Amino acid sequence: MAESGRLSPGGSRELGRALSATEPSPALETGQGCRAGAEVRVLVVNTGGTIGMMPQSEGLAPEANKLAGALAKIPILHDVTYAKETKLYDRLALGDDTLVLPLSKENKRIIYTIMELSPLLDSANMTPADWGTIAKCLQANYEQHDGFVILHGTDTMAYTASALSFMCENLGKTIILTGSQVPIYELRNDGRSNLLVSLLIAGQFVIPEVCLYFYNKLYRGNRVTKVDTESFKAFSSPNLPPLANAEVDITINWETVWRSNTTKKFEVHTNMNSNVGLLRIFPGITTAAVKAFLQSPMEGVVLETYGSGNAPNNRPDLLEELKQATDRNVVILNCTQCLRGSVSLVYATGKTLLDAGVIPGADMTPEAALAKLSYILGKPQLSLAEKRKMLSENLRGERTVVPIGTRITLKDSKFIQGIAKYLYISCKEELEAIRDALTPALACAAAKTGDLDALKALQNLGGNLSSEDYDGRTPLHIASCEGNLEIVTYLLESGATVYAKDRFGATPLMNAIRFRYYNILGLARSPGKCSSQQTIFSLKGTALCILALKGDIDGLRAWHLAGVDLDQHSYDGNTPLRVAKIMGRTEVAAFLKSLTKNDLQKSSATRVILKTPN
Ligand code: ASN
Repeated sequence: MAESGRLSPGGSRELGRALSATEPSPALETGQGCRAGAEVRVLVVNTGGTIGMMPQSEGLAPEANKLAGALAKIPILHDVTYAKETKLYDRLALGDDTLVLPLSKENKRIIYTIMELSPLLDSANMTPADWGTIAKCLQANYEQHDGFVILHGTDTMAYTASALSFMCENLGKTIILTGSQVPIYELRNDGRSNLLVSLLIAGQFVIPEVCLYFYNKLYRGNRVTKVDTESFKAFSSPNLPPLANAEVDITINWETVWRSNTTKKFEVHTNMNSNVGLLRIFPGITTAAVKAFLQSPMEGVVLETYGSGNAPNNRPDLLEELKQATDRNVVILNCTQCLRGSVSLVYATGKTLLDAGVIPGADMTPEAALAKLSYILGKPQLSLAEKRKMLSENLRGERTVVPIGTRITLKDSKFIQGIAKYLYISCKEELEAIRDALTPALACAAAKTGDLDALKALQNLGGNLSSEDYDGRTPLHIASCEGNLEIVTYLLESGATVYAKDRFGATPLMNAIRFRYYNILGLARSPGKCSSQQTIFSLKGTALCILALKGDIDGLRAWHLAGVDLDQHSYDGNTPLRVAKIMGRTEVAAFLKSLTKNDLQKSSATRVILKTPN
């Protein structure tokens, strides 16, 4: 990739010399009038954009070597007193391009140095070569700084943020791209607060991602897209909630923050492949246009399809072109034209593309997909199979791994987070999906072993204790089979239903009957636990009739001792006595007839005892 642009500090000093890696950044004892605060260093890389633009004869254009001087006159962006009293410039051998924020609420002093890309660019003029220049600047200054802010035009900020997110390998520090809709030199502008909050976040929080801050929100850089030319809220992250919200407090959404699971050294990969492109399909797109687009030297294409990844499957001409391209090893990634949602294989029209060798791009933005293609295809050491595999993986949190479904916070779940880390996922929605996938198995296991604490923990995580396993069995089914009254009580009180049917049609209640856990049956009968007493009685009647049918006098006696009236109707209206008579079970019939009113009264007293735990 060709080099373009040159970076220099706003003043004449060289940044590498000014901020040596060995330079300490301790909490300072300060002179009178200053409050102590730990100093942190942030590098601001000014690449251009509206934030630093001035009106010129042809319209707004970036103005070089002006920003640092202008910011130095804004008290919220530079504490002159602190700089003087701590002899900041002499002590750190820094030039006028270095400024210091007033003490933050968290008692930090954020010292920031501004470097400028030369020439400064309207971001419409940015190229991958400029991404490389920025990346190299980050690498050269990585050790000496705690965080990084990149000032950038909004037009292509989503592309640069996406590209940098891939180019920065093993990132362990915060990088934030920001800019503005109105130049910072105007009276009313969004640049001041965008810059201030970006500095505060980059200086005070380790969010090891390439982020984008705009209008009170910190986003993952490879999840954003520019959606508005007129509002201060210029960006949207449709498939991932913000990493942080800057309201009264700056709140970091830590469970969404991406962590790179590696201890390797930070590096930048600048060899981006330029033979990539975006192809948006539309009704009536010609085969000739598609064919021309896919010709050599094209190596990677983001195909922007309809809805959940659909393209016409009644256009063999078009599909043939795509197939021929993938056969020539052109990598094609399927992304939706919709702002929100994911490519999936719901429709036949989507499946057709898969058959043509097109890789589903999940919910990646076209910007992120293009940058990912450019990054992966820029690694000649990888085989085609490895490249295709990486494109389907989640490298920097750019795509959702599992279906989205939100409910509660999981920030306290070390176990689930451990799994999430292993699976390279980090956002709340993904964690919740994993929790939901694991809850049935874990809750059933806890019900089996009688682990009440585990059930409580799962419930605290927001797990649904009525969820079913692959056999449709709920924790209540299992606990009912085990006769564990404590667990059954807890589950019932947590809203578990005695009516859930497993794949064999059995309910928890039927399981308790089958295993003759009278205590549980008694509990299930108590008011409030079951909404339909009638159903329970009919189930009991059915169970009793089955015992009569089998000639199981012991079983019937057990029910009797449990205080159950044996003269009950089954679902088909039969009673155990009637069944015994019909089936010629004379002993059973005699037993049932022998039960006097007296016996039944006695058994009512027994029931109270049997209802308590063993
Ligand atoms: N044209 C400008 C740019 O992208 C738009 C902006 O920064 N708001 O550089």
